[in-house]
Amino acid sequence: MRSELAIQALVGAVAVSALAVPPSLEKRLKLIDLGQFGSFPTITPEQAHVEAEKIEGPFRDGPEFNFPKIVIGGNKTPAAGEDEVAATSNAAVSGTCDRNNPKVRVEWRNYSQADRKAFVNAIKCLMGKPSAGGFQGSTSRYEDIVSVHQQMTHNIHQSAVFLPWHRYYVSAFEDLMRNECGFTAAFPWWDETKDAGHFADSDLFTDDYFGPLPGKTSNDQGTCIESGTFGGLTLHIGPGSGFQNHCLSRAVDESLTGTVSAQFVQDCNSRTSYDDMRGCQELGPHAYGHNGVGAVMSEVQASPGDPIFFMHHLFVDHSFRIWQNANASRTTSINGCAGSSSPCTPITLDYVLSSNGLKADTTIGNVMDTLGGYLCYRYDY
Ligand SMILES: *[C@@H]1O[C@H](CO)[C@@H](O)[C@H](O)[C@H]1NC(C)=O
Ligand SMILES: *[C@@H]1O[C@H](CO)[C@@H](O)[C@H](O)[C@H]1NC(C)=O
Ligand SMILES: [Cu+2]
Repeated sequence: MRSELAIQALVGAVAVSALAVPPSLEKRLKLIDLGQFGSFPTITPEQAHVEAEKIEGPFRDGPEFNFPKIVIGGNKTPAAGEDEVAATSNAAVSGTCDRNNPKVRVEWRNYSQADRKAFVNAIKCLMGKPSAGGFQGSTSRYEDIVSVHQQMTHNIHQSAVFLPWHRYYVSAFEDLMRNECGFTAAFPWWDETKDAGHFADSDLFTDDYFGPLPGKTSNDQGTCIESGTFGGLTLHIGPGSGFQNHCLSRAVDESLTGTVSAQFVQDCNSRTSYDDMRGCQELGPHAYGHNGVGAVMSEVQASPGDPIFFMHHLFVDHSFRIWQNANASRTTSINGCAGSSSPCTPITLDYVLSSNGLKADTTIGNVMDTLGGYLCYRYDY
């Protein structure tokens, strides 16, 4: 229905400009100039390496990292001189989790073909459902999710909020997949370090799943994705803070994806301060994955318009969980600023994470432990 309306609108525009040719498929799938997408700010892998601290792994996940639950809160009074970065929360963690039997997020290579298919089909299902209303620019349930990211961009990037908020955001996406599109399998994640330098060869980017990952064209443009589960998709949110109908486009740069290496992730994860690690991951592997896929994915505000966004952020969340596994105190403390405004407002575990109603508000304290009850998952490795 929506695409019929779009075609009618185009036919109207063509009639007004008195062109005799009928609108072609390419015209319906409006390609936005690559330059309009901008890019995520970065640091270099060399810089992260120079700043790396003593490596304190484990750099993996698994059943042995189901640490006993640490109860946060109570009426703890900070002792004089106690480091504020270790601030605890008075808010009780909601929900329960059997730490020996959490959901396990399975790396794409070990994820069955049936589950892969079910995963992309559930995303497609969200795209076919109407918006719940109240999400600016949205024309579908999936775009409700995109709209939240676009509208909240300035509160959720380049500050300590980045990792907890995106963990919460991915869990909101998971809830919609399960509650509104009947998705029941385990969630996947994508070990990008294994595809660094050759993202386009991953079978994520085949017609069975997310569709192809073309490089820049000879005239430096992206390419509309016309095949695969999301072929011919029209996006209505973005680029940036705008709302323009445009195609889902990609423009891979494998020299950028090549930096998303295990070494870069480890150099960032070697940082003992949460906010140092966060800055390194955000401007490092996270930014290069976005810019590497290119076009829609390289634009900060509306990048969730490309559904590969969620595979990417599952990878980013995996790196965060691995960093946390190196020391149990990393699920009960946080440091850094609660936003980019100056002077810095120190972040606390009571900071409220919101998604404009997509999922009920919660606190950072509730999402720090992925087995804490509000959340209940670990990664397969
Ligand atoms: C992936 O699957 C193979 C075959 O079932 C299994 O041997 C391997 O341990 C799995 N890898 C992980 C990380 O779970
Ligand atoms: C965990 O981190 C805390 C706080 O930084 C530190 O005091 C403690 O020594 C660390 N524990 C281990 C086992 O590294
Ligand atoms: Cu984001």
